[in-house]
Amino acid sequence: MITFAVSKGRILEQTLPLLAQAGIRALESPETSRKLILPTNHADVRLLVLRATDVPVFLSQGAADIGVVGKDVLLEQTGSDLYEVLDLQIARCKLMVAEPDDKPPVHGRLRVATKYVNTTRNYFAEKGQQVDIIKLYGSMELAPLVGLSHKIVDVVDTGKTLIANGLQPTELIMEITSRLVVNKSSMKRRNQRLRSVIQDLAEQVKAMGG
Ligand code: PRT
Ligand code: MG
Repeated sequence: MITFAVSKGRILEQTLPLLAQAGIRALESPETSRKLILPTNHADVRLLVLRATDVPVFLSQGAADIGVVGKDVLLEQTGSDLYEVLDLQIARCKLMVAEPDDKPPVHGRLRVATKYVNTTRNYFAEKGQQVDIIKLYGSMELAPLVGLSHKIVDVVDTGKTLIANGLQPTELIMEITSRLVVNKSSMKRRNQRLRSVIQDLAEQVKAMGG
């Protein structure tokens, strides 16, 4: 059995068509089903639908063999030792620094709110800038509006959320896409089956111009 972990939301929406073109279809619609383990048309492949940040956890523990996760999430998971086998070119966005249009004066250390604590610390450290990082789990855009932080680090797609909250992107940290990742021992034990799934997905990405 191959257990394929994918996060709900935009990654799921964009992974399902890729999987379908590679011949793997969920027997029930993951969008409407309440099941968290979905059988597929292949008796030996099942899908797990998870929170984005939980995908690397399931994979590194061997609770899933293969999965899809954003590079932004992978960069934060310093502990999990996984093979990143393919750039799927989906769920594309940019990891950016943003600040209010009318930026407040900074007295003392710069405060940055983000859920990407490690990536943010590394980014500012490389610029030789010491910052205080405020860990949030969502709605980062709010932080500068109420004086919690001077800046935020978040992923940006259309930029509409920033604009709607009077923020503007100022620095690009990294271009982000979703990656196909594999548990290391699964890669040894289930090499043939996993290789064929990876191969099929790689062909689909190529066919889509990736
Ligand atoms: O929602 P949940 O708390 O479960 O987790 P999540 O928000 O991390 O999941 P999800 O599905 O929203 O995102 C999963 C992955 O999609 C991320 O890890 C990124 O790799 C990728 N991705 C691509 C994005 C976006 N684009 C994106 N726009 N993740 C989040 N966003 C947010 C953005 O921060 C903003 O709040 O979506 C909102 C709309 O963005 P704009 O710029 O189009 O306004
Ligand atoms: Mg979300």
